[in-house]
Amino acid sequence: MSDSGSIAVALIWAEARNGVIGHDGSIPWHVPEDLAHFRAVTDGSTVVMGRRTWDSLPPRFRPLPGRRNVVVTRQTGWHAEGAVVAHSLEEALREAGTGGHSTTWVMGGGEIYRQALPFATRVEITEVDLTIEGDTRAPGLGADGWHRTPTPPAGWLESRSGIRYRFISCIRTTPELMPPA
Ligand code: VY7
Repeated sequence: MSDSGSIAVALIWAEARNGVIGHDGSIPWHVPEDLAHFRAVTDGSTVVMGRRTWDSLPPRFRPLPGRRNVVVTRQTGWHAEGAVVAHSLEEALREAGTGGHSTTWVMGGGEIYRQALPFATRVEITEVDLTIEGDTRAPGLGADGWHRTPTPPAGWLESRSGIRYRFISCIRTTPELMPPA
């Protein structure tokens, strides 16, 4: 167990085959089943997101209901109703740890995933079967250090949008090599 105490840090994202997760401030596909998955996985937890991800949420979903919303920004005066503000990722993880939830879910975007990955023991990836242009990519997990298992049902699923997708759970195999939070 590393120094985030008993709070596990986990990341959740959806990526295209070429690693794209976003373009021009939103997710460049419509897979409603992924949104349902995201909601079910994060329900009742603390979610940590960057300010741009906060801005990207449809206003009726801000703050994300049923979750403690922690938003990371370098701006000193930034605030928003329903958001707990943190001025660095590490401050956000400390803040998230005070919420009494056992898992802190980091939900984007690209810059925040890169900062949070060293602290994460789990990543839930939705693979979307598209190759698509975008300006934001998921951080690579690398060839080793992670155990990848498809979330049942295994194999590609077909969205009602017609796009194929599948869920992959990634668990870190060497948590003892992690930096202290
Ligand atoms: C995108 C939305 C986009 C457009 C309309 C509604 C995975 C996702 C994220 C983050 C999806 C988004 C929504 C409806 C459900 C709301 C959240 C907003 C809720 C992620 N796999 N998928 N994400 N949503 N980190 N990982 O921001 O959301 O959860 O209540």
